[in-house]
Amino acid sequence: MTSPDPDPSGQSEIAFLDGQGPELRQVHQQLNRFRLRYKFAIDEVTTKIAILREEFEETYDHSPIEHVRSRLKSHDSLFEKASRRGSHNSLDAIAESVLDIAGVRVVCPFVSDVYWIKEMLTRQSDVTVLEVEDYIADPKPNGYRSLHLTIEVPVFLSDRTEHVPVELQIRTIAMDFWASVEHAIYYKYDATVPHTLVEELTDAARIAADLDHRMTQLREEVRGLQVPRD
Ligand code: 0O2
Repeated sequence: MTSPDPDPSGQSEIAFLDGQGPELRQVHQQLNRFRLRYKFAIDEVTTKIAILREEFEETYDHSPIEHVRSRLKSHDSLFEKASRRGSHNSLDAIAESVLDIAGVRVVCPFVSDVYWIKEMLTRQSDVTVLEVEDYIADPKPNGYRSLHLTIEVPVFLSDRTEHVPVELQIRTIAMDFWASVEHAIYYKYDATVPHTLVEELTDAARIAADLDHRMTQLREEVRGLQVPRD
């Protein structure tokens, strides 16, 4: 027979933390505060993107954005990356070396939309571009394509301004579809993917790139059509 939960409200967890003295509580608070500034930076960047999207949709005949996703790097993934880089001893060292704690992914219909979003965001006066990796112009050997930007945005807190890096991945629907499937396969095989599957994936990446190209051509053709009026 199991004994009844002595504290269904969950307060014992807080009491447990309290019982560990101020150090554990401080670490917990510091970590939360550390992550919060990245959450705020995500909020700022997603607001910028939402404004661009709404304005564009009001002005033109299509939306340059299919969907937007964001994520804060998990603790596990953050400490794993920081350890790999030998910078896990302090939060300052982690912040210096891991620039993708805040991540925003923008998925667009067409390749030209990807570069439009990049231009519109990076010319804003409070956005600083730290790094650009154009895996569309120069795909990875496995066929991965996406435009990666690391930007820095100011986060205005009550007593100071923090300049916080955000990794932006901008890609088309076809690129996103490929990357999601590829990621799921690598996760399933724990990175030891059979050779034939790797080849299939690289081939599928070529087909996705071709699809992007053909969709762009189709759009150009449709734009050139004179639609007869009654
Ligand atoms: P998550 O959860 O997506 O963030 P790193 O590999 O992170 O140590 P770097 O230079 O920061 O070094 O990485 P890179 O390769 O420029 O970009 C990292 C992110 O891009 C990855 O994040 C993926 O989201 C994506 N990415 C890069 N290459 C591939 C790929 O071949 N396939 C897929 N599906 N995604 C890719 P994380 O860190 O893996 O995780």
